[in-house]
Amino acid sequence: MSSSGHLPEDASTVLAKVNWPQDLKRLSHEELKQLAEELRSEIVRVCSLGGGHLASSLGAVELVVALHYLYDSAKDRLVWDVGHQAYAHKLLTGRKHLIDTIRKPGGLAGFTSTSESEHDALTVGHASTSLAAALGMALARDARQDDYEVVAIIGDGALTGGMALAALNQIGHVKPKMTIVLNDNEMSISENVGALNRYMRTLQVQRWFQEAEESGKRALSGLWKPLGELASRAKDATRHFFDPASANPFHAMGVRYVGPVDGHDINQLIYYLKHIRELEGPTLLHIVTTKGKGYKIAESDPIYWHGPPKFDVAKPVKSGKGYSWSNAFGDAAIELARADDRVWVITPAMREGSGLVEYSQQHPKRYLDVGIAEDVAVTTAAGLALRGEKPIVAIYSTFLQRGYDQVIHDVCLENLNVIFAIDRAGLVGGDGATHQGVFDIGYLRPIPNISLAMPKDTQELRAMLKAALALGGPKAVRWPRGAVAPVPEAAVADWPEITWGSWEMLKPGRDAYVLALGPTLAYALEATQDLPNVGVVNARFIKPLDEAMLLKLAGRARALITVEDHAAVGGLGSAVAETLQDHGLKVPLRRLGIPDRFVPHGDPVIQHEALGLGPSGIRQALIELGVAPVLQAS
Ligand code: HTL
Ligand code: MG
Repeated sequence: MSSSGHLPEDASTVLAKVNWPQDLKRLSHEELKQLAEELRSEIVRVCSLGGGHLASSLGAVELVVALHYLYDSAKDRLVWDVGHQAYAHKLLTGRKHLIDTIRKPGGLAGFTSTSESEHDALTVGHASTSLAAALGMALARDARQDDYEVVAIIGDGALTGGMALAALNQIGHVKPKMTIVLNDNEMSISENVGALNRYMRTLQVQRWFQEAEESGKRALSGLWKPLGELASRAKDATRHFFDPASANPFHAMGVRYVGPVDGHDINQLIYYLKHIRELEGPTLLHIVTTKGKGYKIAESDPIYWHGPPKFDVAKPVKSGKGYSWSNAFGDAAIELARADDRVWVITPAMREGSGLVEYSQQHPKRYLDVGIAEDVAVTTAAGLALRGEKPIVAIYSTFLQRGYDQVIHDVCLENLNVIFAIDRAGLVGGDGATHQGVFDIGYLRPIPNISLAMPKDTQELRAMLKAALALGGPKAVRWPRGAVAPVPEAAVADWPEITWGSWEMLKPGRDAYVLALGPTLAYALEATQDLPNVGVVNARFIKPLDEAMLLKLAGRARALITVEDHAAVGGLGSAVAETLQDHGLKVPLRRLGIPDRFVPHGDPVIQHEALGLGPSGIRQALIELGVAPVLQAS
């Protein structure tokens, strides 16, 4: 592939002639192949500008072309799971001219989104939802006797999620007419895991399908269609008898299985998809693809190139990402597991993102990647804890939403020793609305037994993890996405101590106090640096909060402000308001946080300012409360 990339305005390309799916239906096979290559170059070019889900999108290019060749995506429903592999789909559905804005503030979303285009069937970002959503769409279609096709496209990683498997179970029971494309590249973000994944490696094209092909492709279309339910059942049974490969779990769940086929051969894809479209009931087409296909460096390291930051197309190299909160946690976990052989770390498919690569090598026997199954991560931790182990569930704030009932019912109800290491708390940047970690305080705070903390730096993170392990019970520690200063390696015994539930006065004050959390502490210090009368408190424990300190400050201050990179509903501010109310204190309180709406992708620092929880928002609140002077125009 050329390294320069095709620019959409280059009129000699096939892509230049294709703006909408109907344009591509007129293309010859050669042109379709050419189009796929041009889409690849375009995806590489776009991701090089600002980062993005490169390898997944490259692997799905032929599939996207084949689907748009056959289906009418304005009417038929193409349901992409996760939606991160759909760059080519966006390029072919009227969004070519906007593609450079993808994941940027105000630009296209990185995932599919129904509010962005009628060609996007589902708003998504979290994995494993496509099958249930497609089932619902197929049922709605049949209830209204409408005439459109429903196609779910799910990766092998997303298929490890319980939601996907449970939906398959229902699909095989209800048997609506739908196509499921399983895009199997043997990769989640890191190597895919699980027994089903291993089993899929043993599948071979079924003999009956090959025979049908050999005896003339036309035979295939007649395979099930005119036979009626009884005949087709008999046929299924014969097939099962003669072909052990067809005794596969998809068949067992009532879903016809076809495959595996080469997912980079457009002709084959069109051929199979077209025939499957003729069939009644649900059919799964298993396609095998290469993650990063066509871009050598991405093929050879699909983990890094799953979602790289911007890079140079001519000289693509990995960029050092710097030391992050995730690294600080990973390093801490290594020490904790070294100091105590009952410590485990469980990740739901986020080894790299959670900073656990080195941990997984150093403590392989006490490391568990359960796949994209947050519910399983939490309840497995409960099981371990019930037998005396000390599991840490390393999980993103946004994905813990998938394990909520498990937190309440399996961990907190029995007050088990489980630590939730919550990464990506707060606004997350390019991934946007689906991935914002702004609800965890709100959803964890009401649960009895759990307590919740947020450190300001690496030492405090260590102190909190150490204390959490020593104290036992369900403990959640949350931190944001991004950089943090590293501190020297040290054994756990030498880590600092912290009194659980204690706040820290960072800057003394008199008239008012800003109670801030994590990254917003820097905003509070900036907003108040010239105001000796306004103090800043590191409100590092959200539950239990430092009631003694809060009541003392509330008793003498003229005003309090809380600041958090979290939904204002249910967050630290709510906790403070409830405590003040419970003690009959009427001190004026401003709660700065994410307002009651979904926040799209963008630069978190700019978004904090725009949403009023940055330095100028804090300053404004102080002025309105009468504890900072009104700014004089200079
Ligand atoms: N947990 C949940 C519920 N949703 C998501 N999206 C993640 C974790 C994080 N995640 C992705 S993409 C991805 C994960 C684990 C791997 C998906 O693997 P799959 O697709 O095989 O389905 P592939 O990349 O094409 O191989 C994102 O957050 C984008
Ligand atoms: Mg995959």
